[in-house]
Amino acid sequence: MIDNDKTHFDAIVIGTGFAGIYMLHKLRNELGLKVRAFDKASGVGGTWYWNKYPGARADTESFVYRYSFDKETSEGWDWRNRYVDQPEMLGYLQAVVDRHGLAKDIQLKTGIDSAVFDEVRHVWTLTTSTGELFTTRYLVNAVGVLSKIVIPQIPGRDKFQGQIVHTGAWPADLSLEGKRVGVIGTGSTGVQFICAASKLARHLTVFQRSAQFCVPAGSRQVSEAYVAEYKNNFEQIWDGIRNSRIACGFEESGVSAMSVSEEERQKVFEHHWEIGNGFRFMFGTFSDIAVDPAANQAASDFIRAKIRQIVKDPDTARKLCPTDLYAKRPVCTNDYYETYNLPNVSLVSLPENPIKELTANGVLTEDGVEHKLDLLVFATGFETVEGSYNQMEIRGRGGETLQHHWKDAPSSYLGVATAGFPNMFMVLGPNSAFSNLPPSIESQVEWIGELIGWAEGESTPVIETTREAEEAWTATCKEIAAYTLFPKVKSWIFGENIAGKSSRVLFYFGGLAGYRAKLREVADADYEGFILH
Ligand code: N01
Repeated sequence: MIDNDKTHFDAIVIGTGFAGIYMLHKLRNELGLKVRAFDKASGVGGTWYWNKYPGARADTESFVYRYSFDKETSEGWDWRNRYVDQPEMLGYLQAVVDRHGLAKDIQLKTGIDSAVFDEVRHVWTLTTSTGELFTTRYLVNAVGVLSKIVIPQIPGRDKFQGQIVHTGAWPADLSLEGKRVGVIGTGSTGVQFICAASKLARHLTVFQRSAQFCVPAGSRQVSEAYVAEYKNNFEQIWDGIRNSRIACGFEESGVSAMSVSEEERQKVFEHHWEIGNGFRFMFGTFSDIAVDPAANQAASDFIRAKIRQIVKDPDTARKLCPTDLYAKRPVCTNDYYETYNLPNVSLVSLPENPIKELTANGVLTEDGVEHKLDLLVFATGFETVEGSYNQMEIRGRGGETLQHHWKDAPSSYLGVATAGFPNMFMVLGPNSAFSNLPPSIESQVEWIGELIGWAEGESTPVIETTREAEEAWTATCKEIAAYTLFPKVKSWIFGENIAGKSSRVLFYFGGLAGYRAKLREVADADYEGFILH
């Protein structure tokens, strides 16, 4: 029977990044449901659509920053760089969309403004930015963890005559050539941008609030033989990735840092510094860098020694040396510290010399210096998780808004569902696995697909998680996080990059393998923690 109703769907997916594309494919092509995916952007790609800033690239390796479900696209993809850059990433995602014929069910340039659950009919009603109305039985949020950009309030913003941009909303036609550029922020984005911008801008001024532990990425061209080896060992490699903690495709260390001699420790750090990659340095050198203060100190001391060695001006080196623990999401890029030896790059350490205000010509710092700029770039990050959801009004049972349900902190059961919001799923919802994201996304998409498939088979119209299950998962995530050093440093991982927000646990730090085992256990126990009725 032909279904001509263009406004009612079995499932609606919000977002067409890595998660949304695979979710659409899973529900439509594998489960045979009638599905539509929406995205406010004018192209697919999610994060990789918006983050077009110079230097944007994945910082986990090309062979792990892709789908494993789509072996054919990966096999046909002859990548040449150890890390995929933003344009290539978009090309890859578009190729997946094309290969699976997904475009006809993707509606671009359409944001979802609200989603309201009807408790009698068991359907969600969605309103869009284009003024349309759609209904669906299942709603899947694939809206990402980091999509709501954060631009801090700085006095005098309206006076500045130059251009202001955020890296997460980079205009495609913006060039840095010959410009005096300022950048605020030295996270994963900032360091990538700084290295790229130093080669393009007339002058680059970096405004640094916290010094960053940055290890070399080891970016390089890879050989045909390297790519062939990946293709020949596809299943085995992906099996290893799914059964690891951080899912980055390297061997994670099982040796604690303090169990070896000082000489051996330095050798291991040096070896990994040479190979490059942030996750590898944190998890491949020793097993306990992120949990044991002594191990963490050893790694931090090693990086600080490298900074002093690389940066020629001792005062600049001092400013670049982090003083806190090495416990943010690891950061890497090629030649980060070397960049500060360039004559067209200068560094302002904000704790020593804060920004007073923006002027017509640039940034005025407390020492009275006006840093003249044509362009001010905010690499100041995102509002983790909640930011992505707060852009919509989502109402579940009893008309409760998601914002209200999450008033203390966002929470979920297994990162995929939240109590009081039936038939609503999340990919990378709060307390999903902290790991390289594509394998984490695949794990959830496949599991949500199985759950929906199972419910469809049982003719069960409503799937919802319980408050007890959600509270228990939140407690588990808090317990594991407290065992690590990550909560001891303020960063977006705990939502603390937003002024006034208290630390909240937003990830499951037990590793992807552990997370997948938990998903399996729950499914095998007839989806324990869910009520199906
Ligand atoms: O954001 P961040 P990001 N005044 O929050 C500073 C992923 N990612 O976009 O450290 C002055 O990490 C802030 O300072 P501080 C990746 O998961 C992936 O860089 O809070 N400075 C910090 O330096 C990553 O972890 C890739 O003191 C202010 C910076 O801005 C995540 O995205 C590439 C400030 C924000 O750093 C987020 O990275 C890029 C203020 N008021 C990103 N407010 C890949 O390669 C903030 N800052 C896949």
